[in-house]
Amino acid sequence: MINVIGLGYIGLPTALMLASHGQAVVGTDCNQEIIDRLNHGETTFRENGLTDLYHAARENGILFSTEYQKTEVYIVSVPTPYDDITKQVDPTYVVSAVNQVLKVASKGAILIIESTVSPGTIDRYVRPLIPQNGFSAEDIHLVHAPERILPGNMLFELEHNSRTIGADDPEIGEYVRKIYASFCKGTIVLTDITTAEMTKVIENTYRAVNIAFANELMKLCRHEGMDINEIIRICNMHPRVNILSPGPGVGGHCIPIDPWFLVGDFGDQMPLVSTALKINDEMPEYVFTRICEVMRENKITDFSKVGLYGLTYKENVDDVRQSPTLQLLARHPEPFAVYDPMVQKAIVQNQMFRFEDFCSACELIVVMVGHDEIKCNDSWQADKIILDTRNVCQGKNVFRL
Ligand code: SAJ
Repeated sequence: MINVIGLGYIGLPTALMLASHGQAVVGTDCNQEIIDRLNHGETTFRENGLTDLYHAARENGILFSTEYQKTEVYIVSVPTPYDDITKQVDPTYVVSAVNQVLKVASKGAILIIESTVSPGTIDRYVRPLIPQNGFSAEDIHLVHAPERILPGNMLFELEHNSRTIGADDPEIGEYVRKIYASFCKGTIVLTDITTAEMTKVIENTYRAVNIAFANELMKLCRHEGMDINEIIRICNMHPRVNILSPGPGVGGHCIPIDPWFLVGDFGDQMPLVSTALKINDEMPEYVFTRICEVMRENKITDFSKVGLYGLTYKENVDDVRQSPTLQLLARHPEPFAVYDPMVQKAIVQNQMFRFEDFCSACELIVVMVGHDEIKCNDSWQADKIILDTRNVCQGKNVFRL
């Protein structure tokens, strides 16, 4: 039996995937509301294919509970925020989950940490908990198996991505590899725990730096009157160049945070990454400057005639954590109209819930997120000025970053 601890964006799909592929699974979360919803037949966030997977897992007997279970295998998938002040990883949730596991676990249990952590965190914060809970070091088998799935395409990626498993003991690594291989068709690489920690953080840091590069190029091209999107399109035809897309900022719970797990611990050795984070963090402010320029050019003086389309951190997800739109609104509480088809609960002022109402309220629409709703339909564009931060709209009335 596997006890998956933490049923959020990663833990829930992983638990469902394991259960629907024949593993006996109990999902545990400290949030009673999440457990109640899952027990009453409801998934807790929107993701392609999640509902079908949930039903398949239910048919195979998955259980949900706020209680930690006595099992052979634990997968800990709780959030790891960074401390706003020290900019270092905050392992509180991982430590608390592991302590609770160790209260119920028996000798020989396998404890897999899936949560992203900074290199060295498992040795520094998790390993000492084993003797503190009355076990000897070899009684509990520690493993780090960071996830790599992309929100919006999670279920496909759970099945097809390659994975990394870091274990102290290669035999335990092999045992865990077989568990993940029950659903994962990708290559599963076995390594040690610190290497696994480092690879995960570097992967997301690489993406953050690449996005910062695109954002910096975009600002230069704006200044010099060049078309950045056309330039990137052509550069990317080179077989060894793959520049990502400029955008209104970097959100979510991974790309803006994980690089801090390096910069927070090794800042003086990471000037490139530190600069990249700063460039990405400044993007919502840059968008605000562009909004003011486009308003001036089009003689729009009233911010309530300006609409921000999109509240989520990226397209076709319902996750608003660290979203560029929320970052912009936090710094500029002007009375913008706001709309997002994926967010049906009011979380900001002047939020609207029907696209038609939003369109009729606005003269200028700022596309902050390229949801399919607008990508696949341009009928709404006709009489609008558009500032497109995502390069999804075409036409004479479209301004770009
Ligand atoms: N973004 C850009 N330009 C781009 C790509 C992304 O501005 O070209 C922005 C997005 O709009 C968004 C942010 O960056 O605001 C992050 O989005 P994302 O799609 O790059 O990444 P996440 O956070 O959804 O998922 C990442 C993935 N990591 C990598 O691709 C290396 C995913 O595979 C990880 O599993 C996930 O982080 C995680 O959980 O760590």
